[in-house]
Amino acid sequence: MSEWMNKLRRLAEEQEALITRSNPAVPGGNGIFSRHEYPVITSAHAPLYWRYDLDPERNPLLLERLGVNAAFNPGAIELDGKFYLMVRVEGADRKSFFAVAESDSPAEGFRFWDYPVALPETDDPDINVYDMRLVKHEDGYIYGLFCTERKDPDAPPGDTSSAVAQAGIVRTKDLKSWERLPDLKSSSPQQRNVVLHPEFVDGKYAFYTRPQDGFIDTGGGGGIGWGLSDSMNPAVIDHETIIDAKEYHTIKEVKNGQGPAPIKTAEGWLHIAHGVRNTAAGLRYVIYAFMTDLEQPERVTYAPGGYLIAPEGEERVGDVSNVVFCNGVIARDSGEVYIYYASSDTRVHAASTTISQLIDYVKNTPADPLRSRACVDQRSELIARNLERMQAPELAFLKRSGAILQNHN
Ligand code: M1P
Repeated sequence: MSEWMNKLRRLAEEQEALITRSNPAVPGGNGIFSRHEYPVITSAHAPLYWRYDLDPERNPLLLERLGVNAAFNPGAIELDGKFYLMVRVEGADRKSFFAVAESDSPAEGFRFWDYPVALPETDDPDINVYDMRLVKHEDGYIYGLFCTERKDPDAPPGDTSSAVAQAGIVRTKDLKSWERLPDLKSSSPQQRNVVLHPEFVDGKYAFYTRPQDGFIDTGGGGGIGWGLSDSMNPAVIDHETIIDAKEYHTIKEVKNGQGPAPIKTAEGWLHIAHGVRNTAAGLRYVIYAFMTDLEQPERVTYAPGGYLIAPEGEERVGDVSNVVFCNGVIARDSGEVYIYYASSDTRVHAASTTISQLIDYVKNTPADPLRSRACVDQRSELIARNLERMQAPELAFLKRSGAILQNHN
């Protein structure tokens, strides 16, 4: 066999081993969710025929022609027992595009479809598209809401970075043929992280938004917003209210955004979102959760303090380090929940949990009391209750220091 063929065979075998490796949940953890051992999608999952010219005449050295830099921030949906990720694939040229990866299993075996999505454009073509939220709406369509980015027409000459982000909208019934609808219209100069609520509210389409003044800085905007539209074609929000504001000295001090569409449960809508704070090392993105009222999805009923998932280990390193971001979740009829989150704008991971665990988490994790001393009081209350419980002989194996501070005796 030729060296060329050997090389190709080796590449194919390596990729097959990557795609077919089993990916169990890692035991242990905090009881709220389990991380799965390996990323479920990486840039190396991109088919070889997306990247190499496989004609030995045209590519005698078998060099990669169209590299893939990253695969992250997927939307997610389960259809007829199969699992689909709408992955944000980023080429070596920095442009993102969407591609469907499919598996029979929720946390392993994802394989990209032969072609990426040929997303229809509007009259004002998108320069970059990313972070699609897939929503099965009660009107019968599957909607994909994504960020569409174009150069800021008002950028001064020489400013080649300023951009305008808005919410693009497509719909489909099969993830294969897509109808492009007009971009969402709202009064905010920029929008990112816009998500369609899966049900009508007061007979209207309901959206979670993230109004912001600048492309990166939310400025006077920020927070998770809420607005209604009579139609999806076009979708127009006349009035936005902030339902989950950013707040000083919290995990969402700089900005936050709705993740996937919320999950309907008997106790309310379960939301997964991201919060951003600033550090000397740059922005840190974590994932948090909250619940809203079943009848009024814009009314927050439970808001546990702190984060649900923060980047750890290799998750902390990548193109945009110290980031975890989630815009895809699958809640199964069985009650299992798979949270697909990306780390550092580079790769996709899965964390598994259940509806009951998440409901318990959002209802019983205390809210952020917003001051150090109040946090100590909150924790000490837990300690005091536990120390009393630990008098029971069956808990004798739990060791304690025995040293008591004066004000906690
Ligand atoms: O780089 C981290 C994330 O930054 C943006 O999120 P946000 O709009 O909240 O700042 C998005 O571009 C997202 O894709 C990216 O992961």
